[in-house]
Amino acid sequence: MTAPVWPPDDNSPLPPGDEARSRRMSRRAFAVAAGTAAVAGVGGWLVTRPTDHGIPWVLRRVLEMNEGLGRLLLSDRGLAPTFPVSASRVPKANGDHGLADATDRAGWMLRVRVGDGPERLLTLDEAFAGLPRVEQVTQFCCIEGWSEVVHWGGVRFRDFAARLEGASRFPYLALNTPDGGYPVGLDTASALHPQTLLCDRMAGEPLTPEHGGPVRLVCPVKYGIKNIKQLATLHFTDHRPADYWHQRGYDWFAGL
Ligand SMILES: Nc1nc2c(c(=O)[nH]1)N[C@H]1C(S)=C(S)[C@@H](COP(=O)(O)O)O[C@H]1N2
Ligand SMILES: [Mo]
Repeated sequence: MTAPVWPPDDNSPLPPGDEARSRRMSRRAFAVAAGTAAVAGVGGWLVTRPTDHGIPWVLRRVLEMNEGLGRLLLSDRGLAPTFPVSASRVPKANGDHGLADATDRAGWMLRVRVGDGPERLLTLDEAFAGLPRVEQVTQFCCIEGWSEVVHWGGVRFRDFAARLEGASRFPYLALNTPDGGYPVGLDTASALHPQTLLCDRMAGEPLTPEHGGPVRLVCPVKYGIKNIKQLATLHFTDHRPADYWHQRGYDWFAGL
């Protein structure tokens, strides 16, 4: 398969040694994930190849049958399945990149920028003000091959973004942690998916720092790697953003 020309890949490469090591590790991790899913049929979620760069998820739903690895995750309405709260569990805390500068709810600030516009700083109260709260129980799928049904609470990201003039016209969203240590790139369509949340609760409790508190992103149409913990910056942009795990060999899109 030849690399698609769209979207352009403007992720900065890692130093050669680092990159080679990371690629070996990711391939091995992926083989484990694919094997586990194929044998056990883990919750029915689809394992996609890490080489399918940048294919929008709507197109991918057509293409993915070629993979022959699983069945569709999404319903005909494009929604991830939901579950009763009684089916939910607290997932293991997995991944602590970019979590060095944890803050509490009072200290949390979100830096938001739309294109070349001015940077805005929002407190948690300002970011969530007036938005309907949602509880959502969805499957959380890590690319390492495990999944867990998790009970999340927060506000819909699309409700939050509706207040940002012009944001939906940008194809990409760049996200990062307070220390800038875990850059995540998302296609705006997935960010604005109705089940994508700005999340501040898990299992009916405030989100703990190791699970990304005070605020993380929850995006059930993406693998865990895109569900950034301790969210601190948001930038709607024309350029495909850098992405921590893509720089280490994973699929940039990382959709289910
Ligand atoms: N900031 C940050 N967010 C992150 C990660 C990370 O290392 N740092 N790991 C990701 C991965 S690989 C997974 S599977 C989930 C795990 O979420 P949990 O710790 O709440 O189970 O967080 C994702 N978000
Ligand atoms: Mo993960």
